[in-house]
Amino acid sequence: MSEVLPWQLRAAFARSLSDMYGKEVPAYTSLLEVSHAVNADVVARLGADAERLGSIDRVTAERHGAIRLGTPREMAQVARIFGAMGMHPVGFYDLREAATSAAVPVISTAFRPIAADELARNPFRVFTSMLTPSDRRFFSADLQRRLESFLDAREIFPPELMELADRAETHGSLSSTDAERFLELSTASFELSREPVDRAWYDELEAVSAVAADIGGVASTHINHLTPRVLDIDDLYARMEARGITMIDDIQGPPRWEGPDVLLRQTSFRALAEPRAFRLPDGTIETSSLRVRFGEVEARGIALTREGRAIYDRAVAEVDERSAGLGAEERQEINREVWRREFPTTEAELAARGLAYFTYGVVDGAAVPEPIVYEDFLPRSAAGIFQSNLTDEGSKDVSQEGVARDADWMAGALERDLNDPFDLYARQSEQSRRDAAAALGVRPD
Ligand code: OOG
Ligand code: NI
Repeated sequence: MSEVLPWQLRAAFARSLSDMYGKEVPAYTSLLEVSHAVNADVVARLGADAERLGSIDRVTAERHGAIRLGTPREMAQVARIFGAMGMHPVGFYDLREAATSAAVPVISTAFRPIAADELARNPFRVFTSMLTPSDRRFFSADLQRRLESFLDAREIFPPELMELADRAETHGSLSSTDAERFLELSTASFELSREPVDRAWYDELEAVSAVAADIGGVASTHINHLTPRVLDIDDLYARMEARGITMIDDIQGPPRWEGPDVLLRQTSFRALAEPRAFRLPDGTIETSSLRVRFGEVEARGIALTREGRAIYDRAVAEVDERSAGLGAEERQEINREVWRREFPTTEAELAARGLAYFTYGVVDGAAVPEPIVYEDFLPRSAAGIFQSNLTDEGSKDVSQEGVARDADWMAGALERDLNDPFDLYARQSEQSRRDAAAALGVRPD
């Protein structure tokens, strides 16, 4: 019997989730149609240049998803499920610290392939967040206790799924029968549950934070968006609005400009109201609606080094400060102006100033730099995306001390090593530099 490898499981899982999501969230299907049309036009216009940051096959299949969990135990379980698919935890994001109006009570990581050849096969990634019930800025001691006992009692991932995940990781593959079952169970774990929601409990949490209610108000999790990648996000934005789908009023991240695209630009449409059953305190069931699934799209650029990222972070802070109270158009103008002042307009200069990561191929006896695409997320945009399905800001008591959480804490919860994104890019760049030097018979400098 043929064995299914981790990357094949990953690609099949991404397809399976996409099929499920498309059936349940029709606006996602429109987003895919528009993304494909935009990408086809860019390839027709630019030819090979359109594929500088990834082959069109990779970009067409590329998605990221997002899930939200409640406990370290659930985080460790999902790490085993993603581990079976060759997806490893990368990076630590603290969204409690984002700009106060956008702060949410979660810390996050992203599961993704880390080797260049694995990314090329299928780069599926999942942004994974965990609630922080012990953070006093959001939860009282009493609410924390009730929230934790609710979360501890639920079982999101069935034991059979966990067994298959461990088998896949131990053997490095699954039989096709096991793979099919693994895909069925894992897809089902991320589907929206039809179980009635306890109205009083959900409302109590929602008063604190809609994200807390979304995570801890129900006994299951769900994929809350699945993001395709586009080669021209400004064009996509205009085409979606022309179809009558209202997008958030901005594209987050770097501005549209004449220089190289770096990091990540994202935009989204608001969560759709979907019918949901609620159980009222007197036991009756009522159908109402919840907005928990939304649509997002992204364009990816070159990965920045720590130096490049420091410039980026400073630029974002300056744009925020100068555009407070201004509209999206004016904000973009300021963003562009700051960008032109801070960032070089060519890849060659980015490389020369050590601001971005490149690999080196040998062509006609010379080392030729190729940009490394950014495979991760931005805390600021992530916090902004969380807002797409929040009805109000909830309440946060800033006079309280937050609970300390960092990358080491997250690694402990996951019971695995947490990869540092900068280290991964630097290693890939270094390796290719050494390979190119060896091919050219010179010393790497
Ligand atoms: C995750 C938000 C983060 C992104 O693209 O930055 C994210 C969430 O809303 O659960 O997906
Ligand atoms: Ni996202």
